[in-house]
Amino acid sequence: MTLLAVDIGGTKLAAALIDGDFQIVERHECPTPASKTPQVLTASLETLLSPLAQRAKCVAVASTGIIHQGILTAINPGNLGGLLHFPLQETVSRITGLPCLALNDAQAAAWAEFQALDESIEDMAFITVSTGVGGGIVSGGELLMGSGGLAGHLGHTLADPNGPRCGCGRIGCVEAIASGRGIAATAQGHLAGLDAKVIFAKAREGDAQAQSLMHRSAQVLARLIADVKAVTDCQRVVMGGSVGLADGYLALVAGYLSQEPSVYQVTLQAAYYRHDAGLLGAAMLAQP
Ligand code: ADP
Ligand code: BMX
Ligand code: ZN
Repeated sequence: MTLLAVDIGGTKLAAALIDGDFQIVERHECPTPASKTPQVLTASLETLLSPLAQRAKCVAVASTGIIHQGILTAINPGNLGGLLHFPLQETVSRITGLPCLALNDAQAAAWAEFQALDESIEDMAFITVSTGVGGGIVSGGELLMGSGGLAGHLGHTLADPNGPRCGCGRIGCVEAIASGRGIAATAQGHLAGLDAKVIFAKAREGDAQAQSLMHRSAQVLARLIADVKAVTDCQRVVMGGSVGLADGYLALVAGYLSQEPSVYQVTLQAAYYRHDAGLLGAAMLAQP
């Protein structure tokens, strides 16, 4: 059976047709619209999904935001063009004419990455460092979603009580410092206004401020991973997202994690499904 999978991120929308063996048959991508109105996101989804829908039997959505009973509620609305609420499942079902399953992007990616691990692993965490910082936790072989969909929102744990205010309203969240947006917002002087991709390229060229921004993000991630180990006793942490998968980033995080006491050590690895973990995880959960 062919499935249509959709990944709604703060920076890009991706859609793919996925066959019964979870192979991607066709994939399309477009930028996430920067608008406060649900109409603009609906229009972008229409353009992306309408040409693909006739070839699929159902649609699976992995989306940024808390997804509960089909409704998207942003914890950090700034990551979604200021959009706070969106009737996700209803909108995607109407556009495609297909039954729809929707869940958080990092929770979906955690499920796909869990399937790719050795069978002896029952406890793992997935962390995406992307527009924001998202997370998904598998505990005892089960994906945690929580009573309202909030489970795993690791980006909104405390990194620095003197840090910047996060879009969620808290002060000093991991996301406000370590995410792509957080890195860009902290950049000053000759780096002000540049995005994380360009800042990382400058770090590789030897720019001192760019290197310090990259290191600060990696150090915050390492402390988060030690916290996650303490809370879940996970056997593996998988990193994804365009910042998380950037050249050299995982090695930096691993270096900072190795400075923590041994009880907090856990094996880190890059996402097996790279940028498609969210799409594939949603598809795996939707497959009847
Ligand atoms: P989304 O959040 O929509 O899922 P991504 O995972 O691509 O999308 O994350 C987008 C963020 O990643 C942006 O802040 C962008 O600047 C940053 N980014 C993209 N490519 C790179 C790269 N090669 N190195 C560092 N940061 C990157
Ligand atoms: C934010 C939050 C999470 C999401 C994470 C990563 C919103 C809109 N999103 O913490 O639900 O999982 O970002 O999202 O509040 P991404 O777009 O960076 O992949
Ligand atoms: Zn926050």
